[in-house]
Order: sequence, then C-alpha cells, then structure tokens
Amino acid sequence: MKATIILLAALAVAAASAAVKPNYDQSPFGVNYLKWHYFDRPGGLDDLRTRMKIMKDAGIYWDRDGFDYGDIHPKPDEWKWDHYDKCVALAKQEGINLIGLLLGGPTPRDEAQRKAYGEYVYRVVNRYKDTVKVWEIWNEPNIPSFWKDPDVKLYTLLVKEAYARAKQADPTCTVLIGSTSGPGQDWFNGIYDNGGWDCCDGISIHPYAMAANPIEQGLDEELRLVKKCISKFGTPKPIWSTEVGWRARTPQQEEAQATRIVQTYVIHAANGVHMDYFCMDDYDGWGFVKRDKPLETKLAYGSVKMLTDALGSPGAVRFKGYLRMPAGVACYVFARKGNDRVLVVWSNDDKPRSVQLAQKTGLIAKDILGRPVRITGGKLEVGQTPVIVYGADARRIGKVSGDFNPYLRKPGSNLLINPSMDSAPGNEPHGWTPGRFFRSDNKGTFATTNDGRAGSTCVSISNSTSPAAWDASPIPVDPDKTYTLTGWIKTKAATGRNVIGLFWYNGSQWHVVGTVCTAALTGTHDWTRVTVTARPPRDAALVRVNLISENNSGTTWFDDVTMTEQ
Ligand SMILES: [Ca+2]
Repeated sequence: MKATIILLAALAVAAASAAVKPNYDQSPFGVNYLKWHYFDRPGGLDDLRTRMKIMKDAGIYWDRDGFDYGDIHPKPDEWKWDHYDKCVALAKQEGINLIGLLLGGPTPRDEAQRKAYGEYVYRVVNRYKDTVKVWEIWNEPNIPSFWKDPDVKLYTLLVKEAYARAKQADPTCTVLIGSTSGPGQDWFNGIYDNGGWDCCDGISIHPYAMAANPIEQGLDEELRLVKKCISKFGTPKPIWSTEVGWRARTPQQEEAQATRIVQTYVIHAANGVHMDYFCMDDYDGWGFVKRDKPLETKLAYGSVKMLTDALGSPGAVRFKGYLRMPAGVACYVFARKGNDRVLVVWSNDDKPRSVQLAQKTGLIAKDILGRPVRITGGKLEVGQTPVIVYGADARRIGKVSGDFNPYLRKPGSNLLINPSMDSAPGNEPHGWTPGRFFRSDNKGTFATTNDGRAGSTCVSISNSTSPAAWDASPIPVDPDKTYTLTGWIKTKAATGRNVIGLFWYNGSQWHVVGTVCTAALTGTHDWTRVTVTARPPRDAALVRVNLISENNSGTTWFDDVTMTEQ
C-alpha cells in the first residue's frame, strides 16, 4: 500500500572465496531494506556493514532489496555492475540472505519491452546466482503506484518471460511472483487464468492492514485465505510476505507498534510464511531503527530481538500449535531443543485476562519490552502487549493443537469490529469511518450520538448528497462461504436511499468487485431490523460494511450491525 518505496540496487560477485558461507537457512525473519543505493560513496560500504550487523543483532538474516533496472542498465549499450557487485559481496561476507527485487524501467507493455526486461533479469540472476537465490518479479504491479494501469494479462506475460530467463541463468533459484499490495487473490486468479501459474516457485504479498492491529485486520484468516485461493491451482507453493508494517510516529505509539510487529511476525511464523518487515529504517514512522551511528532504536527493535532469540534465529522456526486459552487470549507454542518450548501469549484487546497454564513450575515470563511478568503456579495475567513464557516443557504444558487457534471463525460469530459502536473514544466509533475507503463519499452531516438502541452509542447521517456512507474496517472474506449482514436503522423524515450494504473489495482495495444491500427505508421509523445474505464474487478478498444514506434531507441512524459467515 506504500505509495512510495524508493528502490535500490544491488548485486554481485563471484570471487569471494574467503567469504563466510551465506546463511541460506530457513529463518522467517526479514526486513526491507538496507538502501544500498545510499552507500555508493566513500565509507559507504562500512556503513552498510554496520547496518547488516544491526540487523543480525536483532536476529534478522534476510534483506529484501532492489536491483534497479535503471541503475544497472542506464543506456542501451551500458551495464553497470560495480556498485551492486560490492553490496552483494558484502551481504555474502556477512551471511545476509537476499531477496532480489527486479524492478524498474517503464511498465512493460509490449513484446520488445518484455524481452528487454527479460534480458535484464537474465544478466542480474546470472551475475549473482552464487549469492542471491530468491528473486521477485516487480513490486505491487496490482496498483497504479508501481504499474501504470494495472493489467494482470500484461503482468502474466512479463512473468512468463522473466521466469524463463531467470531459470535459464540459475535453474536452482526461487522466483516469486505477485508482489501484491494487499492479499491479492484477484491477482493470483488472473495469473492462473492467463496461464502463468507454472511460472513461479512461490508468491509474494504485502498484507498491510487498514485496521488498528493484526488481530482486527484478521491477518491469520487473511493468510489462510490466500493459501486456500492458490491451493486450487494445483501444486502448493509457498507464500512470502515481502512487505508488511506498522507505523509509530511518536514515542507514545512505540509500545503499540512493537506489539503489532511481534504479533505480525508470530502470526506469519505460525502460518509457515516468511515475512520481511517494512522497513528497518524509520521511513515515515514505519521502521524500528532511528539512526545507525550511534545506534538509536525504537522499542520494536528490542522486541523483535527478544522474539527471534526466543524462537531461534537463524534457523527454521518450529511452530507446534496453540494451547487452549480463555476467550480473547492467544497462546502460540514454539519448539526449541528437545522438549523445551517457548510460549507467546497475548490478549486480543486492552482488557487484561487471567491465564492458568497446566505447567505450574519452572516458568519465567517477560513481556516483549523486557518487563518481568509475575507467574505463580502457572498463573499469569496477560494484556495486549505479548508475553514470552520460557521454560515450558512439552510433557507438562498440556495438549497443543491447531484446533485451538483463537482466530478460526466460528459459525454464527459476529466478524465486525465494534459492531455496537459503543466503543467511541474521541467521539467516533472505533472501526468506523465517515466516508468510503479511497474515496470521500462523506457529503452530509455525520454524527456519533447517544440515540442508539437502548440509549447506547450509534452513528447517523443527515442532509446527505450522493454518495454518503459510514465505512467499517475491512474483513477478510472467503468466496466459498456465504455471509449474512444484519443491522438496525432508525429514520426521521428520511428521503433518498437508506440501507446497509456489503462492499466486496479485491485485495488491493482499489476495486469494488460487487455490492449487495438490504431493503431501503424512508420516512420516519423507530429502530427497524434489516438483513441480507450473499456470497462474495470469486475475486473478493475483503469486505467493508457500509452504512449508507444518500440524498437524504432528513436523518438516518444505524446501530448493532452483525456479519456472520456460514
Ligand atoms: Ca450501540
């Protein structure tokens, strides 16, 4: 979703026989990006080495970085390698694994441009094949920020060309395709429909959230739905999240950012998905390193280090399952040596909850900011900030199972965030926004009032033009399931169109791929229940519930909305 990634460059070498063997392990922790293009100056490589050490100190051994087409091939007869040679050689020496992002030049629209891109892919992969084994074809081609007028047919043609040329250079490399802004099911369906599915070894996605945190985002469900989508294409292929992140622009936001980053890494690890955090630098508030010399970090840096220490990095993370917890608590179990286990526990919201573990002794707990957490007789209190529990023993902690994943949807449960609207800090209901995502659609008077059902909080729209709607946080949806939307509407001298609707979005949320609405109300009515049931279109990845009041010269109130999955 990042509209502005500045990309870089990189590559390299063949001659570093004395170098440390690259660490091509299965560590799932990565970052974007070391910004190699900043280091093409005296002393620059030493700075880059410093940054690699900072990364590794946090237990992160993967860097996703750009091998910029324009830098490497500035003129028809010129190929410039020196800078990338040095950077890749350094990564090799330092044991940093690279994901090479192959991006740059004009959007390839014709055969000549595709062939030219293919030649660049061949040359880059061939030059660095001893060091760089994972390559990604373009960045976020499903949004106009990176690919003018996104067109999955054209992208698939590019993938076919690039895959053939990459494999010609290095049959053992891994080629990732997609690189979608958002979960991208529509994009992968399109690649499959256009015959490109065989031209990849894995897919990449950028599951940035438009929600408050990964729990409200439904990140666990989102990853499982992407997996389900591509499982229909045949041979299973791995998913890599090559960009995802959370901002903290002030010190007061840093604990929440650290929490979200750790939860995001843990949820990815539990789903077997590699993840590159965007980004190590504090670009626009996203990162966790403010400055490298002298090192100044945000809280998330220490939290990530604690997590990678606990889970083991470098090396594969061994997720074993979940412990059964009280409602609102998640507990992930990871294996260390032998029967040694480490638990990561958190409460879904800011309500602290009591947890009683089956193992009563030998446990030590700390939260991810390093603060000790009291644990007595296996009992502890957990809040939103994740707690790491050390000293767990596989033989004493009780049953560990995938069935205890707290984010598995239960039939009939309400999937919406703050459906009653009663949580309204700052006098706007949490999870609800006036106006539609990516458009304004807020022409009218939008209010949060105490006119709700039984005197509770609700929202209203008056004196609206068309279009006008309250928009809910997006929720991941499964096109194989059916959804029932129910809500309550009250009207006073209402005109126009007053309904509640489901807006199905594609993964990037740049396109509404379908809508369905309840029956409409006009005139004056006390609270009236409205409902509609529908199945999402195949390309839907997310749904936003909209509370709609268009061309209304009166007032319409909305409250108590539910959306369930069947
Ligand atoms: Ca309410």
